[in-house]
Amino acid sequence: MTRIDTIAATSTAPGPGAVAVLRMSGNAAHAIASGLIESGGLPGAGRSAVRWLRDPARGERLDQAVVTVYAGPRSYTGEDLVELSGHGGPLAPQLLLEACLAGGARLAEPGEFTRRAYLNGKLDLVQAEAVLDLVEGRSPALHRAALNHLDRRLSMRLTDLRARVVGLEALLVQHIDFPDEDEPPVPLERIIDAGAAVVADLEQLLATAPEGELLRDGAVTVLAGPPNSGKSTLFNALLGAERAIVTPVPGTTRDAIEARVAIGGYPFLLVDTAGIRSEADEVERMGIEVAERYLAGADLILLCMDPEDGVHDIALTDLVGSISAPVIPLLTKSDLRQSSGRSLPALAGLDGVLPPIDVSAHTGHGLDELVAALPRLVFSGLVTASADVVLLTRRRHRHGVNTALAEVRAFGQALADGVPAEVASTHLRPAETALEGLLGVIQQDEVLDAVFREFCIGK
Ligand SMILES: Nc1nc2c(ncn2[C@@H]2O[C@H](COP(=O)(O)OP(=O)(O)OP(=O)(O)O)[C@@H](O)[C@H]2O)c(=O)[nH]1
Ligand SMILES: [Mg+2]
Repeated sequence: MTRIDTIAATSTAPGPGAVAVLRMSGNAAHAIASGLIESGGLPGAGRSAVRWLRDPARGERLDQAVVTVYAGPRSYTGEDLVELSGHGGPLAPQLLLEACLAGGARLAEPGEFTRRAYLNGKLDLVQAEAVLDLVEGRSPALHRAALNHLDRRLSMRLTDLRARVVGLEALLVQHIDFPDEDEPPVPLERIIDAGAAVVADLEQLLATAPEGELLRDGAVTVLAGPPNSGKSTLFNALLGAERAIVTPVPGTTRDAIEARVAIGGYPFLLVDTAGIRSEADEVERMGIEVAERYLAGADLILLCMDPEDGVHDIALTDLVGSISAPVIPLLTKSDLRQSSGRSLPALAGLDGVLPPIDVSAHTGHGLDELVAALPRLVFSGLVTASADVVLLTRRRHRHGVNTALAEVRAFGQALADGVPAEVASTHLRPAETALEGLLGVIQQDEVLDAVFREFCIGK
């Protein structure tokens, strides 16, 4: 992959649509686009114009499009770039793309436009990741976090932290340079305090990682409980779609069904599972094993029980006792009973079991209460935080901040333990490197490949 060759791709999603945008970036982008224009010529840099485009070899018209011209470095990629906004649909964008390729462009790799933007210094690595989250994110909460990242708020925090680690190094040099004076210009305590402040900030940032990463993955929320308790009906009601089969026959659901859904603006991965009971045939037994695996990896469990149905199955209490995620007992089919079913002697007092909620998937009773409770349970830190809070949203972020934290912590500890300052200072360089790596200051091919691998073509 050389950076000067010219790449092209349709940047909008395939399929019917009023407009499709083809992007072309590289040294020959202007010339190739110019070769497709029937008359009127290429608009000037920073300008758009409507032009007829034709196949230069056969003279046949391809489309009428808005041609927008950017001259590097003032473009998304930092290179000369052209956008052809033509008609959408299955054919027109493909014809334009083929004409650009015939003119000498190469089909872009996934994420290559954004990768070039990064390599040309238009974006740092955190911002490039934010582009991906903006394109793929399904929940308003992730969207907000991605916009904050694109706006460099996380980048600025990381840059500031790095500068403060460099500052520690500078303080240490001053301290070392005057070893024999009674009152060195920089007393050791001052350096220890400055280190502790950096540690506190890194810790605060790191504390956002669990919820931040869930914003990308979705909180795994498993509907579990005895057969026929209404799990699949509730699953469908929460999705607003008939995804899972519902019948009055116990043992209907035999496999786990996953669906992504935003609830209260936060992303959830809802999982409907096979009803858990001891007397099950082989297929159902396998479904129950799958359910148990999901329960072990769940962020939250919705334990569905029909109180009319004698739910104090000992197997369920065992199950609840052996899982770590919080459990909301849902007393289903509330439309079938007069009084509230809110007492569950078998489950009361178990760790992680929250107060039960009466629900009816048929009438919608209790669903508002449930839907309001879900984000507060899994994303409590985010729900109460302000909209512009800076979050770590990827494992890569967590690892980098964690490494920096461990090093700065070890540095402070070493100074406090009386380790010679020169020796303690060896912890600071790795902390800086970890923070620089997050921003992509140092270009490492494996890191870049990992970041851009997730993109699709045209981004
Ligand atoms: N009246 C009433 N009936 C319900 C409600 N929810 C589910 N049912 C009925 O209960 C029966 C079982 O519902 P399902 O959703 O299939 O139950 P399930 O827990 O998924 O059952 P399995 O997949 O067999 O474990 C069906 O006949 C549903 O119509 C409800 O809120 N009110
Ligand atoms: Mg079911």
